[in-house]
Amino acid sequence: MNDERMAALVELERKVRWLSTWMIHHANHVRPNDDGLKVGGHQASSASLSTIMTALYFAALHPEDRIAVKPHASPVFHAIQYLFGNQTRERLENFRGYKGAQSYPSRTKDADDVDFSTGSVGLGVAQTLFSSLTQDYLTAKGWAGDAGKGKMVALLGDAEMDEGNIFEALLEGWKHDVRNTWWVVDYNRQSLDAVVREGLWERFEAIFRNFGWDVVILKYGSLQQQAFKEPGGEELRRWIDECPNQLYSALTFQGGAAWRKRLMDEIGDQGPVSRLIERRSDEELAALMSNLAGHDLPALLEAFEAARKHDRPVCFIAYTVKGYGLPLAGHKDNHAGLMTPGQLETLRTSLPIRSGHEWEPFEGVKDAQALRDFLKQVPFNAKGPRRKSAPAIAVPESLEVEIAGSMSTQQGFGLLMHAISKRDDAFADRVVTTSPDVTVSTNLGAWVNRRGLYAREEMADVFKAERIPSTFTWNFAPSGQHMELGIAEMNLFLMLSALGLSHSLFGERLLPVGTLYDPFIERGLDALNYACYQDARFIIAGTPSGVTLAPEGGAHQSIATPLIGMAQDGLASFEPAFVDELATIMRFAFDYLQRDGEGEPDETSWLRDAVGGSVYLRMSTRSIEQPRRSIDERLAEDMVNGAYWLRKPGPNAQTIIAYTGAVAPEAIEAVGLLAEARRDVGLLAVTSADRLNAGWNAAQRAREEGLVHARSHVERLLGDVPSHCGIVTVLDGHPATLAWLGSVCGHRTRSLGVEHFGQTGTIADLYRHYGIDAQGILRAAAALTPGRPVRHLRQIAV
Ligand SMILES: Cc1ncc(C[n+]2csc(CCOP(=O)(O)OP(=O)(O)O)c2C)c(N)n1
Ligand SMILES: [Mg+2]
Repeated sequence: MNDERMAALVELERKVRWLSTWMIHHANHVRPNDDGLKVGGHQASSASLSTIMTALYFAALHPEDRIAVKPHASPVFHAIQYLFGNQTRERLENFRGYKGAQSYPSRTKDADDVDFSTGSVGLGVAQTLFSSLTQDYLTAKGWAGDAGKGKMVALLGDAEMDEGNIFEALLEGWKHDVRNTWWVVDYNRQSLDAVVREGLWERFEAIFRNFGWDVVILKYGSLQQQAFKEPGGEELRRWIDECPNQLYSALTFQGGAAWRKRLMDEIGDQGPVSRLIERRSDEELAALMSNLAGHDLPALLEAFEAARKHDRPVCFIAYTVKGYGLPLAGHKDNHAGLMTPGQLETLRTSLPIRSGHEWEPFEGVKDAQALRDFLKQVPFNAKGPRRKSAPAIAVPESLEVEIAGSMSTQQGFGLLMHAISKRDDAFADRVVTTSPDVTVSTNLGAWVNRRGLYAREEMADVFKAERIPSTFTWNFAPSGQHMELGIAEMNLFLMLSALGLSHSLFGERLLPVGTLYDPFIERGLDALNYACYQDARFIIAGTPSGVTLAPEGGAHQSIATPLIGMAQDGLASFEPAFVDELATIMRFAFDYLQRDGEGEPDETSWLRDAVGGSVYLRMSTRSIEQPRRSIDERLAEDMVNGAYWLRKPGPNAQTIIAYTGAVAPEAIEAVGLLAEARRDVGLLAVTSADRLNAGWNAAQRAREEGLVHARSHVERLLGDVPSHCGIVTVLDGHPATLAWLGSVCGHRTRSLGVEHFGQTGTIADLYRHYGIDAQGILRAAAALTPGRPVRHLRQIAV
C-alpha cells in the first residue's frame, strides 16, 4: 500500500471515529429520548473497532464478502456507509430514533446494505460460518459462479466468545470442513461489566487451532514493533506481555504521565529502557502504549492480505483499546459511558471540525477531493449495494400422496418429502433439508435415500459397500441435498437462517426444510427468532409434539410451542390434523416462503400474505383415521387461512367444538356423543391458530381505521353462530392458543389443553390425565351450555 493510500485510510479512520462518536452524542444531547434514558454502550465499543473496520471496509474487503458487525459497533458501520454514500444524514441524525439508523445493524430495518443483523451476541458470529457452508453448497451445485469465494466475516467482542452457540458452531464447521470464514476478535479485554480474565487469548488460540482454524494474533502495532528494536525494547515488550489486563486498561485511561510513572517505577532502573521512555513526550508515550495492532492499519492490512491467499478459516485475535482515541479509553466502566459535552468539544477542535459542520463527511480532512477519489475506487463499494435477489421457483399446483386409512402427520410429511424427491424439476432440486441428528426419526429417511447427503467430498456408505442390509443409504456427495447436523438446535436454526438467505446473499434461491423434535424449538429459540428477524425463509417441521408423543418420555412433551408459533414474528404456524391438510399447507408454504411483495393485507383473510415469511409445521406421530374427501379450492384456502367447518353448526347450535391437531379424534367423538343432548353441534377444525388470530387482529385494525367492511376469516366462520352458543376449544398444547376464539363474536368459551408436563403413559392415559379426551370435552361442554344431561358423560369417581 503506497503512502497516499495509507494517508487516506488514516484520515478515514479519524472520520469514522468522529462520526460514530458524534452520532451517539447527538442522539443523547441534541435529540434526547423522551424518557431521559441515555444511549450507553456504543461510544467505547465503537471506538474499539474503528481501526479494524476502516481497514476492512476501505481496503481489505471484496464486494462478495459478507460481514456481521459486533452489535455495539453499529455507529461505525453506519458512519462507513455514510462516507460511501449509502447512508443518509437524516438517518444518522436519527440514530436509535424512529426509522433512523438502528442501534444494532439490521438487515430488515436499516437501509445501508447490512449483510447480517446482529444484537443478540454470538448469533451473528455463527451465522457467518453457516453462510460459508451455504456458499460451499451452492458452489458444489455449480450455482455460485465466480462470486463463490467470498469471505464470511464476523467482527466480535472478546466477551461475545462466552456464548455457547459459538462453540457449537465451531464443532459443526469442523465436521463440514468450513472454508472462507474469518472471525476478528476485538480483544479489548473488556466486557459490559468489567475487565475480562487474564490469558483468555491462549484459550481462544488453543480452541480455534483444535478446530482446524488458523489463528493470527495481532498484538503489537508498528510503533511498538519499532520501539522493541531500540535498545531496551525487549524489556518493554516483556513488561507489556506481563502487564495484567486491569492495569493496562487503567493506565490507558490515565494517559502518558501515568504510563511514565509506572514504567519508570517497574523497569526504569534498567538503563536503555529508561532512555527509550525518556525520549518520548507524555503524549508520544501514550500513543506508543496504546498502539496495539488492532489500531494499527499497516499491521491489520498485512494480516488480512495474507489470509486472503488461502481459503482456511481464520481467527484474528486483535488487541484493541475499548474507547480508543476517546477520553473514555480503557476505563472499566466505559461500556455505558458517554463523553461529556466538554470532552466532545475538545475532541472536535482537535480534529479539527468546525462547529456546525459536524456531519459533513469531508470536514477537517486535508484534501477532500483526494479522499472522494479514494472512496470511489474502494473495491468493497465499487459495484454499489450488494444485496441480491433470485426469481421464485415454480411450486407444483398440488403436492399429492397416497393417503392410507389411518396415518400420522409426521408419516404424511415423510411421504410428501419422498414424493418431492422423485420429481425431476427445479423445485425438487432447490429443496435442501437439514436436521440436528433426527433425520430418520422425523421421517426424512426416504428423501435422503433418494437425494443423498451433502458434503464437500464424496463419502460412500460403508454399510452399503459391505452389503450389510440397512433401510437407509448414508451416501455423502457434493450433489447431496441434506445437510446433516449434530444435535445442537441452535445450529439448526442458524443453518436455516443461512440457507434461507441464499437468494438475498448469493442470488440463488434455496427452499430449506429443517426438522426437529418439537420441544427442542425452545433450545434454539433465540436463533429461530434471529433467523426470522433477518427475514430468512425456511420451513421447520416440529415433530413429534405435545403430550401425544406419550411413551417417548415426559421430558420431551412440548406445551408452549403453539404459543411460540403464534407469537413469533415472521413465522406462519400451522398444526394440521390430517395428511390432506398437511399436503395443502406444505404446497402453500413452499410458495409463501418465496414471496417478497409489499405489505398490503389480503382482502379475504386480512393477512399480509404478499410479504411472505417462514413456516412452522407442528406435527405428530399419532396415527389417526383420515377423512376420505377431495379438497376443492375453497376448502384449500380455508385450510391455509387457518380453519374450516368439519361439521357446520346448525342455526340453533348450542355448542361448538374447536380443535387443533392430533386431538381431532377426541373432538369428533365428543361431537358424536354430544349430539343427543345438544342441538346442531358444530366442529371447527383449526389448522392455524396463528393465521386466524393475525387475520382477526388485522381486520379489527382496518375497521378501526375506517374500512368498515373488513372481515377476517374467523369472523366470517363464527359470524352466524348464535350468541348463546358456547365454544369448547381443545388442543395438545397450551389452552391459551385457542382461548381468544370466544372474543371474536362474544361466545362463552372453555379452553382445554395442557398446562403441565412430564408424565409418561399411553396417549389415552395422558389425554385423560389432562382432560383433553372425549370425556373431558364432554364435561366442559355440559358445564358451559345448560341443557339436557349428557348421557354419555361418565361420572368421575371422587
Ligand atoms: C445474548 C445477549 N446477552 C446479553 C447482551 C447484552 N450485552 C451487550 S454487549 C455485552 C458485552 C459485550 O462485551 P464484548 O463482546 O467484549 O464487546 P465490547 O463491549 O468490549 O465492545 C453484553 C453483555 C446481548 N446483547 N446479547
Ligand atoms: Mg470486549
